[in-house]
Amino acid sequence: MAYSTAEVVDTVTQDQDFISRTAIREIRAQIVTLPSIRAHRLSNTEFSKREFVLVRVRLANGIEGIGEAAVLGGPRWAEESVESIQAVVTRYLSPALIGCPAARPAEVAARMSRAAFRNNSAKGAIETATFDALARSLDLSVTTLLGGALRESVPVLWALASGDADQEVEEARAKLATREHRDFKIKLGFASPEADLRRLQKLRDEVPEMRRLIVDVNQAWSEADCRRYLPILKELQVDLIEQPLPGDDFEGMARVAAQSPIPLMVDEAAFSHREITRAGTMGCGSVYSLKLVKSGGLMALSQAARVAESSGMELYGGCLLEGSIGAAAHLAVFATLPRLPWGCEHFGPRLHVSEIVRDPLVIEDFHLRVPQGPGLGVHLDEDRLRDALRPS
Ligand code: MUC
Ligand code: MG
Repeated sequence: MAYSTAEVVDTVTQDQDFISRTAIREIRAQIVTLPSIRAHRLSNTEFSKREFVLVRVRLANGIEGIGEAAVLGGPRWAEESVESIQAVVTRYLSPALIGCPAARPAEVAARMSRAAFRNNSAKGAIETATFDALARSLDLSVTTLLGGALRESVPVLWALASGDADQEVEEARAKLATREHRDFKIKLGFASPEADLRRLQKLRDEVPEMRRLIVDVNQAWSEADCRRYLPILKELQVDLIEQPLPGDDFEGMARVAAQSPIPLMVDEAAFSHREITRAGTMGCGSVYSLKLVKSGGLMALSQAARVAESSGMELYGGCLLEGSIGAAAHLAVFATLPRLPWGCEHFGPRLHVSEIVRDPLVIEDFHLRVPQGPGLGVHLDEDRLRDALRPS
């Protein structure tokens, strides 16, 4: 049965029978390991396989929803690890949610914030799975529950992060040739700034078709580095600089942004809505990277977009290298945003040698297609999942 958004609201708020059939019965958290196609380097970590937690939420009506809790290189990009996520979901969040109706998303979020401080990746995956199960119960997409789609696809960039300039030139050319990606994010900060700039120069010289260029320093530079190297980044026609300074250095970011000829993007500095407001109003950057692992839920991610914009920042669809499940969750929100001028970076599904879904996301003509429902629009492949589960 198909419903309009107005009917959904009516149904989930008034039909007591429906509400009780969406009571959460079981939450499972499984650690999944997928090898990457190549090493991926950041200023403070490096990995050649990706681990994440698959969260499965089963409702009283028997319908199951899925969500992905991402981490990067262990508890390194942020404080959560797959082991901590599994423990927090099992020991704290699940007991707080059993019996809570998925049809009451605000109550689901409130119970989670009472049960655990931060732990945003864990909470984001549970909320995703709960929305997926609720939307499937209504034969609707998660996007519809979040307000409805304003777009069917989102421009998507590719990240060059091996640190080997020849390999990166080949990779960029291949992405352009298949018309998957024409915008690129170059990870900096794991080599000296001089070596990073040589890499960038080579890419600009040898792949002139590259369109937009974003560099992500992942907090590795000092304010003095920024003063020294930003003019060179400008000469290399870099369009955006992501989080050059440590996340807690709001004053430094604001000073650099005030002098920078290139816009700065706020990433690790701002997780909570208060941090986003502070970063925006202090002028730490003019673009904000939206991430489920920072917001801790689909509703909070959608609110983060409003908060960032009202604090003076444009929006960029960030990721933590999620596979198709996590990317679909982000896209469910991104599809509803009135403005997303910087597109998104959900290249994660292509960074792994395999997937655990039957219907991997589609990239064509430099855009990532928003999957269609019901739910998130992606379905588990139980055989592939079995092969990818970390032995317990
Ligand atoms: C980050 O800091 O943006 C997202 C893409 C990527 O290459 O690294 C991640 C984390
Ligand atoms: Mg970043």
